[in-house]
Formats: sequence, C-alpha cells, structure tokens
Amino acid sequence: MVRTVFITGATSGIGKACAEKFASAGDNIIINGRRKDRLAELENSLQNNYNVKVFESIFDVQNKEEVFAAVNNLPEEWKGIDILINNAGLALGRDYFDEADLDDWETMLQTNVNGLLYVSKAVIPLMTKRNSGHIINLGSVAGKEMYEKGNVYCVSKAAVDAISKTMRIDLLQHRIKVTAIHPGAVETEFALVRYKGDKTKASDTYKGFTPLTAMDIAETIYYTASLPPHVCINDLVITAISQANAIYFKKD
Ligand code: NDP
Ligand code: 8X3
Repeated sequence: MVRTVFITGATSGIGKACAEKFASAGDNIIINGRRKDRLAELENSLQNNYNVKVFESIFDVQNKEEVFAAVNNLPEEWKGIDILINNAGLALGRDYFDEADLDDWETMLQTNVNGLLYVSKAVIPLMTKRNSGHIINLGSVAGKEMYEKGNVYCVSKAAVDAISKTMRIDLLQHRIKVTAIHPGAVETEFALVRYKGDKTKASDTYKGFTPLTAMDIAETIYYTASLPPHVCINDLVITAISQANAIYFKKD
C-alpha cells in the first residue's frame, strides 16, 4: 500500500533521511522546511530516484498561522496523511542556565514544543476522521536525562516525551498510533546549528566515537511505521554503542 508521509524538517539530517527511506519504499511524501532551495532539490531527487509523488510544504513550524494555512490548503489528494513525522527541531547554544541566551530558549521552545503542537493539531483532524494514522515524534536522550548546559533544550525534549504520552492516551479512541523516538548523538547539521556555525565545536561533538547516522534513525522510524495495524512501538531510545545515555560516553 502506498502511504502519504508528512515530514517536518526534511531539508537536512534525520528528516531528509526519512524522506529518502520512505520514498525508496514507494511512499508519497510531503516535505517541509524553511529552506526552499533544499526542498526543491530534494523533491527532484526523490522523484527522479524513486518515481514517487512529492509535495513541498514550505513553512516555519513556529508560525501558527503558516502551519494551519499550509495543512488546510493541502490539495485534496494530499490530505490522506497516514504518517506524520514531527522532526523539525533544534538546539541553540550550550551554556550554563544563568548565562544562556533568552532568545535561544524562546526559539527552542517555540520550535521543538509549540511547533510540534501546531503541526499535530493541524494534521490530527485529517487522521481522526479516518480513524487511522501514525504520529512519530522526535524526542531525544536529552529529554530522558538532564545534562549540564543542556537546560532548555533538555526541557523541550522532555516536553516532547510528555506530549507523546498524552497524545497516545487521548488518541487511543481514534486508533492513532503515537511513537516517540529518542536518539542519542546523530551526526547531522544539528551541532553546527547548536554552535551557530562554529565548525570546530560542531565536529568535536562527534570526535572519539562513531555516532549514529541520520539513516540509522530513518531506518528505525521506517520499521516502527511498517508494523501490523495492531502493533505500536510507543517509546524508543536509540544510541551509538559508545553512548549509554545523554551523559555517559565511552570515547576512544
Ligand atoms: P538538522 O539540523 O540536520 O535538521 C533539522 C531540520 O529541522 C532541518 O530540516 C530544518 O529545516 C528543520 N527546522 C528547524 N527549525 C525549523 C522551523 N522553525 N520550521 C521548519 N523546519 C525547521 O538536525 P537533525 O536532523 O539532527 O534534527 C532533527 C530532529 O532530531 C530535531 O528535532 C532534533 O532535536 C532531534 N534530535 C537530533 C539528534 C542529533 O544528535 N542530531 C539527537 C536527538 C534528537 P530548515 O532550517 O530548512 O527549516
Ligand atoms: C541531541 C542529542 O545529546 O546533543 O538531542 O542533546 S544531545
């Protein structure tokens, strides 16, 4: 069966790898992000490589009006969303609580928490009316254990953990699956964004061990989305072999 998969934050990293993974299996994909050039490039490559349908949905998840307009104005043929992957997110800064930047905190909360809520609220009615759907939320090990200088990023991912639990309870009556995926370190543009373009700090993040790849996570997500209708993976923590949790690493 060909499914319709809506992926937020598909211009890079885990979201992009998910688009490739699901498209390679023949699913049709709605790709979101703010960077239009990257979305256009991805649309071309998915169509050329896998001959699937792709729809570009350019919006900022932080902007409630943009989110609802984008989802409500989807062409009819794209409204049967089977899988929503709430992936768009970021960390900004790594500073002590008393030294961290308030704007960074607001952007993380607005993107990782409110953005996820807006997109979910917009898409869920398209699922409840069919009594079917699967929502996959990207949490993090950072939401499972708080670490030094992680403060509001950790808070935002602990919120994703809690939101996923409440969604699962309240959407039970609509037969909507809710899966939360909590990766440890994955080598993407995440660290470059966190350290605001500082390439040395970004590459140091992944030094001394083999981190997960975006495709490791995409393949795991694809697995959770390909189980029989009566099976739901609720919560999944995935780390590299060198990482026990958000805090403990065994580096070379
Ligand atoms: P990347 O920086 O590589 O990708 C982040 C994606 O999110 C981009 O496509 C970006 O698109 C999108 N995005 C960010 N802000 C917005 C916004 N306001 N509106 C729409 N899209 C947005 O990072 P990852 O792939 O690593 O991160 C993906 C998710 O995985 C995040 O939620 C992150 O917290 C989580 N995660 C990452 C881990 C890691 O170690 N990498 C570990 C655990 C969880 P654009 O800029 O074009 O809008
Ligand atoms: C990203 C993983 O450990 O950098 O969510 O917070 S970590």
